[in-house]
Amino acid sequence: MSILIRGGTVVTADNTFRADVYTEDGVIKAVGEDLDAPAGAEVVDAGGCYVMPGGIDPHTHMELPFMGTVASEDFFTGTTAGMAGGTTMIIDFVIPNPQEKLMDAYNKWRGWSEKAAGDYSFHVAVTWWDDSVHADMKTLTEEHGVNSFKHFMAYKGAIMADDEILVNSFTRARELGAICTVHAENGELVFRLQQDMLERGITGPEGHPQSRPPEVEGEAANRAIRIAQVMDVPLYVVHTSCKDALDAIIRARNEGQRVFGEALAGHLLIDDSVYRHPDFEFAAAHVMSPPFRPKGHQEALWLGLQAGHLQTTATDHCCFCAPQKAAGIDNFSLIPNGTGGVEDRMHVLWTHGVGTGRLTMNEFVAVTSTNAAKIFNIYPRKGSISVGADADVVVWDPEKSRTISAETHHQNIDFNIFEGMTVKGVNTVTISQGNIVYQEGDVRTEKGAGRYIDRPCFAPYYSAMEKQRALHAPTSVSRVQAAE
Ligand code: URQ
Ligand code: ZN
Ligand code: ZN
Repeated sequence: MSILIRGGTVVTADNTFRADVYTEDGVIKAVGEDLDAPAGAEVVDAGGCYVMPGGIDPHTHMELPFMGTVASEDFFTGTTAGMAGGTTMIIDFVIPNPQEKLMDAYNKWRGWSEKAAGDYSFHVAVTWWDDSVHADMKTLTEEHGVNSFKHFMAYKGAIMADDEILVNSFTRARELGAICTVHAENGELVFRLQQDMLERGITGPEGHPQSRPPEVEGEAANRAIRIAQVMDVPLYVVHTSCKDALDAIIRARNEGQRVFGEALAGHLLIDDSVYRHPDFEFAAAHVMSPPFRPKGHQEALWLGLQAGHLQTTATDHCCFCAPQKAAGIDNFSLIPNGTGGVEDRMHVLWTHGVGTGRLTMNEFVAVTSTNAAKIFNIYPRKGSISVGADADVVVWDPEKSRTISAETHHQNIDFNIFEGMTVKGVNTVTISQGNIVYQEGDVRTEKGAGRYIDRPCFAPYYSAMEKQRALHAPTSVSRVQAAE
């Protein structure tokens, strides 16, 4: 299929210019003024609109088995909803149970994701450690295009990675040239505070934020940052929700450490008053971790985005419907953690970022697409409007509004954390792999059309070292000496 996107203004992470965009066979073939439409090409009128790279959501959990249930959004409905909102690629998570071989878990998730309508990739979580994990990390990087390994510092008794696992995994990731990512909450503190709440008779959703205050996230973020510093490995802190964690990232970045931070659309706009709502279903629908924070933290995150201390925005799209959330009706710690947002992220970021002057249009493209592509090593194939890039493009009408609602969204969840919010500035057309998959409310996605996207590792370090050692006298050089 070939498409000529005519009459628009191209907005990338670093430039804004009038140009047509021509795509053919899933690839951008030409970007320039007054392009001709070859015979048979479909013409999309982008007059008065912006033409931007399709969004990348680097943090989703489609059909995740978690806390005794399975997330209600699957890879087909979730990627469809994402593309309805302008997001053309997700990076999801393979999360092995402790003692489950990483390769077994990876193959399981690959099976589930075959139904995806849009492109996807996987971070792989390291939830335990033995020689097989050490080996599987190498297999995943060298044979399966995985360059990022996730570590949940929360969820004691389930998937929590203690310091021993962090140190082993960070060491291995560095050898392989991969980046480490963390869910930064101190799981021991959360567990203790949960018990304290329950012993005091606080069993409702209001106990959730009280059992994981910002200090709990700040401690873990700083600990992960320091371990990454000692192990000399790049670090990506997912869903940075509060000033405490942001300050740890800022300190590290100001000292030249390679640390990246991610902000969720929800954490930028929603505060912890939602947990004090009298209706259990409403409050429970907002139970996610880290929780929505007291007023003030949202503005700190916006300033972090504006200052470039936080590089990406995501959703942590992990949907559970009311009957699932009801598992915690008598005990908030049993409420499946997770909320939605994959369809709304870009609309919300545009309205409250660009619409308020916090972000330029170029910064919007950077934090919704290009930075994630660069950090996870798929730029400029993804996250760019350039010849040779994948034809993942959105036509964006800055004057068009919609009101967000669970009644009308495409997400497979009975709640929307942005319910009732009117957003101005939305995609009118979404193009994925050079096909129109969404146009003016008409969804044209195809189950299974999505592709698994390989993400090459960065320059492996130790393999170079091993070669060097093989060439020369086998001396035991320290990493510091070798670097000299
Ligand atoms: O912790 C995560 O990122 C997953 C399990 C989704 N749930 C959540 O509350 N964030
Ligand atoms: Zn998390
Ligand atoms: Zn998550």
